[in-house]
Amino acid sequence: MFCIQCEQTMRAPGGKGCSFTQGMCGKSAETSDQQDLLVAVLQGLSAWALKARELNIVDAAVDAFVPRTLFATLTNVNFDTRRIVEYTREAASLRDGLAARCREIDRAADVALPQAGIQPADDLAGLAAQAADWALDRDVFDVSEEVHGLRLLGLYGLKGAAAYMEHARVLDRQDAGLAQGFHEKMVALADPSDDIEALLALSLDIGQLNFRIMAMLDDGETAMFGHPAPTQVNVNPVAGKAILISGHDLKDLRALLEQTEGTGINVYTNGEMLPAHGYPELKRFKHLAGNYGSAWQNQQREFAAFPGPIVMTSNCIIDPNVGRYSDRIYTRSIVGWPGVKHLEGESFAPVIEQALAMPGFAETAEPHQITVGFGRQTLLSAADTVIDMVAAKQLRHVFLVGGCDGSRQERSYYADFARQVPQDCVVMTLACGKYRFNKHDFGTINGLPRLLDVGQCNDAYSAVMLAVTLAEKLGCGVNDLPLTLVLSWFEQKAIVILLTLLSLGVRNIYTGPTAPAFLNDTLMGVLAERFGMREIGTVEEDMAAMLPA
Ligand code: SF4
Ligand code: SF3
Repeated sequence: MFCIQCEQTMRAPGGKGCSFTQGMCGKSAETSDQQDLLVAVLQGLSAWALKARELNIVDAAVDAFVPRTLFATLTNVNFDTRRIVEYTREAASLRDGLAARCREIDRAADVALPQAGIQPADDLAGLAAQAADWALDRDVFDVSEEVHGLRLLGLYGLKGAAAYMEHARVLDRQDAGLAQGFHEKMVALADPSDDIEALLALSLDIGQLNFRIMAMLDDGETAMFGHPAPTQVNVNPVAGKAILISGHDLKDLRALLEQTEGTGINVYTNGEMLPAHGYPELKRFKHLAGNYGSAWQNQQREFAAFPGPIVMTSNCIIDPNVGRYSDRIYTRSIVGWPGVKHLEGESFAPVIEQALAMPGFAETAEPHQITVGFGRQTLLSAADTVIDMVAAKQLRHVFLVGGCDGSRQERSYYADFARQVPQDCVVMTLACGKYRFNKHDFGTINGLPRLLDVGQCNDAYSAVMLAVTLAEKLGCGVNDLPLTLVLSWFEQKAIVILLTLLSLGVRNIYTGPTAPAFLNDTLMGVLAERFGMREIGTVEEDMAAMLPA
């Protein structure tokens, strides 16, 4: 086993990645190794998808399958070896089918990539032996640490992009051109360069690709659910039967709301599902009762106390046996945990049945309202107001405090930072890192809330569009705006968002709480030199550096 893709790996001995029988996240060596094999077989499938395009064959099922199942290899998504092996076998079968179609047109059609020749073994022992050939630490021995780190930066970034591609596909958004770009990156990473400049360029290309994917996802979400608008959300429970839904998949939430309407069950959002309350097509359901809990690392305590079943639509799931709720948590889509019920198809009947059989919340707590829903349209319509406020010196600076949460102590930086932002400045939030401070009352400046939640991690797109619009209106560059990005990374979605921002020319981004283990000091130095990227220090020092005197 060798996995170094998330922040938790830093705690592994030597900080050299999770490399024993189990990762820090609970992923077994067996699952981890099978995920490496799956990635390799998917790279072979991508190579054939590109060859097929040369012969005018574009297979939408293949284009969907590659990012979808790559998503299963992200941190805290799928811990079930059996499911990973199924994906590997299906990938090989899709590849062989595509190869056969290509050879009907051109008998000599072939691809050179060794990964394209992997025939999954019949049993786990054979698969384990094959996986050893594709372990990600192998090339440590014949390339420099920098080259290896940049290859991993590209791969982990592409994994993040895969997740957004799948989120978009769920909303009926697929694009053959973007899929081609995706396959090209898969193949480039399967046979990677050992040139630092070429690898950096590849990472930025992945960032650019992801920007287009996030635009497609934004289009899918807003077309299906309308534009988010500022909305009050109760973060305390109300009496009655209850279902909790977590993850990023708004379509699953709508299906659950439709199926629970009139049953007396209240539906609560958790984690990255919180921004759902801002969408017109979701908030119209009266039994979308509120938001429960905080970020993923508190799941075992919060889910244990929830008096109803729980649905995990995407990342991040952690061991449900610890809090003893494995009999009432359900996985969807690419999520998996061994022994946990997995729901395919459109029906949430087993979840609803279980919710009706459970006690639900006995009492209604005093409501505590927070505001969400500062999506792209709302932000853009506020652009002129923001410009006027800046000109009138009522608004000094905007801080985008975005990214993932995690359990490291140093993450209190982000909450401390947000609380210490001066009264004439605004904080925009994105993703699950905000739970450490989003229940705090930040007040308003001239009616403009000082805490603006833009949404899920993928809604970084809305924040970028606001920055670009403000820069255009002011006739300056994005880097000249009174705006600072303070990002926290944990998993691969955050990595690709960082790559996207760098590819768009955004400079001087602060990142933390610690540098990814695959980026050594030399590489962090390169990113600092090229992009002005810097690591967080103390709140006081950073704030002083960010705010011009
Ligand atoms: Fe370790 Fe993170 Fe990989 Fe889990 S996902 S095995 S914690 S590096
Ligand atoms: Fe959080 Fe997992 Fe990354 Fe979508 S839900 S941001 S950590």
